[in-house]
This record gives sequence, structure tokens and C-alpha cells, in this order.
Amino acid sequence: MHIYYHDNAEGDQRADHYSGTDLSDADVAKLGVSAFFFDGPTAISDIDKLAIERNYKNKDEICISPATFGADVYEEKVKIFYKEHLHEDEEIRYIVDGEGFFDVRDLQDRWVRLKLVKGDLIILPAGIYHRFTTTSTNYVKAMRLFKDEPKWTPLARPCDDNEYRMQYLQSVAAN
Ligand code: KMT
Ligand code: NI
Repeated sequence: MHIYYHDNAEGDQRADHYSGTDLSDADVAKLGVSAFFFDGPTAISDIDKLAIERNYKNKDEICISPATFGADVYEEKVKIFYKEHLHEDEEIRYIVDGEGFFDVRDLQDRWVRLKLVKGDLIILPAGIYHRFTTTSTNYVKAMRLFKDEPKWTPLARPCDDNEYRMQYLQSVAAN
């Protein structure tokens, strides 16, 4: 997984926005973000194992592309996914095909960009501010894992007094 600081340049959200500064899995682990890679014949059983360990019971698959949604709806969805938000539950995504960017805020409020390609899996903790976009290929097929009742509602920033936000900040404070 390619992880780097976003260049913060205006313009096309689907461009790479590579700042030239790379980060590591260990850097994002300090933000409570976990990165995995599962590919080949054991990928699905590896993911199932992870899901069971974390008490996830369900999964679905979403294909985000102009072909699946129609061009207009696709453009709307891509804009919505890119609005900075948090969730009151973990967000687990596995890239089945294509690619996408997850941007997460670091502890200094900088945007860290994670480029996920086929085989990459990410776990974003509850309470982290983030956003998502497709890349310039405009195509991603992603598996979404969820518990019985996922608290997926995106809460738009600012929601700094949200209890999950406060818990998140406490959990990373020592890092
Ligand atoms: C989210 O919560 O922003 C998403 O699920 C993005 C689409 S899945 C790659
Ligand atoms: Ni989200």
C-alpha cells in the first residue's frame, strides 16, 4: 500500500496528489489505522478469519464506477465520499478490484493518503476523520465488512465533541 502525505493542492480529487513524502504502515498504526494485503487463493478465508476475530458477521460488495451507477450519480457519490467525516464504528474495506484513495487526518491534522489496490485491506478506527475517492481510473470494487448493525452514518466534520471522536483521540494520544 502506498502511503504518503497529500500535497494539499486544489484540483481533481482523483489525481494522486503525491507530496513526495512517503509514510509507513507503522506511521499509520500510530493513528490506529491497520493495513493488510490479502491476495491469491487464501485471500477470502484470511478475510473471513479477520472478520470472525473482530466479531464481524456480514459483508457486501460495492462497485463504484460510472458503468454501475451512471455518470451523473457516480459523480455525486464520489463527491459525497470525499466530504470529511467520521463514523462511530470501524470502517473495514477490502479492494477486490480497481483502486481507491483513503485520506485520513494525522495527529497534526495533515492529510495522509493511502492508495489501495487489489488485495489491500484497511481498518479505520471509529472516530478518525477521513474521506474516500476513486482514482483517475474511476473504478473500484470493494468489500465492506460489517457487524450486525454498523454505525456507518457519516458524521461531517466538525463533530469534535462526539464521544467516539473523544475516545479515538484518547486512544492515540500517547503516540
Ligand atoms: C466510505 O465510508 O466512505 C466508503 O465506504 C467508501 C466507499 S468503499 C471503498
Ligand atoms: Ni467513511
